Amino acid sequence: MAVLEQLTSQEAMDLENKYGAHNYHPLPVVLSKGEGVFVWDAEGKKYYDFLSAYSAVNQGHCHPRIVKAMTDQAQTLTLTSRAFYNDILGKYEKYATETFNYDKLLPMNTGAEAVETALKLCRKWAYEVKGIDENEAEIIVCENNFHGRTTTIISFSNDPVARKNFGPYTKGFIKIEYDNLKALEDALNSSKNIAGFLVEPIQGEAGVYVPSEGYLAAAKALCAKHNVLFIADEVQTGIARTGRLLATCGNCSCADKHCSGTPEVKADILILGKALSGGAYPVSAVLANDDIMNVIKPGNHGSTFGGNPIAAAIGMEALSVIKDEKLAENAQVLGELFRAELSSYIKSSTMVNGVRGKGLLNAILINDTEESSTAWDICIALRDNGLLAKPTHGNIIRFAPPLVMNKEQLLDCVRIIKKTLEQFEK
Ligand code: IF1
Repeated sequence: MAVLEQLTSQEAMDLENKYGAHNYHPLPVVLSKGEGVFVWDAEGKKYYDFLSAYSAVNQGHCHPRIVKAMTDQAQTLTLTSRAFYNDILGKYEKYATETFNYDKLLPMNTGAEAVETALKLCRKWAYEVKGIDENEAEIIVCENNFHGRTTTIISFSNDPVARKNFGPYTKGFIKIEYDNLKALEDALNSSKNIAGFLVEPIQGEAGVYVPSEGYLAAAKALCAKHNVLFIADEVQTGIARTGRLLATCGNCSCADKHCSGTPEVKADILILGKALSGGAYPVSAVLANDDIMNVIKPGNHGSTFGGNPIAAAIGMEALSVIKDEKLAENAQVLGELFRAELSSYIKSSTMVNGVRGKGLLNAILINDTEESSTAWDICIALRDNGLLAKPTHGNIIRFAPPLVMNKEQLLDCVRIIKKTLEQFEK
């Protein structure tokens, strides 16, 4: 078969099933084209994308400016490794550190790599600056977290499907309840070896759990009081997804520029990924100020592709699009409209228990058990009605469209969602 021959959806699924590892259970739809808020399947059927590749495609599919930045750089210089300098990484690092108001950036590729980098950075800071005894550092994490799939990261996961039979597990992590300040304070007081607190500003995979108002700021203050690093995993919540440039921006109005002066949270270590590239390429990053980042010396850490010229070109353009198109503000406004529309539907629904989220990271809670197939069945029906979404857990459906969506499109999607849910009302 010629590699570029157009496959039918069934042919594509059969090939993946036969030749690909079965590490996913995709919704049965085969995508072959994406543009803005839309994707098309192999037969040419058009859908609204309400997952955005788990918030990587915030700028919309194949954003022309991001694609151009990628193709221009790809025809110039793709990869040098960090054995040599290149003429674009520094420009990107300057642009990104000024955008998020940090001294330095350590470039990586995937979100999990950036999380691993942040954990290593935190530990090294703990031994060399805080003075914790070597190999004794503990990092506090939250139950029901999702930070990626490496062996160390799943070592502190409590999702049996992601964790079981991948041992032995990495030590040095303390698990506490999410959105529980007393649990955090107790953990901070439990040992002199606490190095950091790793937290998602909103727990995405757990089901879009938005913490109580003020939780993140209070948690950061507790960490500061105990000389413990506050590490924000904004891989999914960052880059305008929640209506601010970062979810840890809180309620400041600086959506187009992260300001450090707000009363809200400024993480000691910030982890970014996904939409840092607009979904065009794996680009992730760890940002911190010099008092933390300067513990990293030549040879301590790296990656063949980390900070490559294509990633640097894409990263700058992806961030620039977020600012120029005011996508954080758009996410804020459309997110409020989405939750208002769904909240009014819920008043008369037997199927939907609730809607929650921030900006355009939202989820609805289906009135059925975790084990039921109802959420999945609803997503199949949504697919048939021209909208793609996927359950996070049995009874929760995440709704996260690209942030370039306009009001008319959002209301059209609300109409599709309501029409579909009505098919399941008892
Ligand atoms: C899968 C979940 C979402 C993340 C946060 C780090 C990473 C992720 C907060 C790692 C990645 C992705 C991974 C993807 C599905 C998706 C996901 F369902 F797995 F949990 F979004 F919620 N921190 N999340 O959300 O980044 O290494 O993937 O680039 O693994 O199935 P990555």
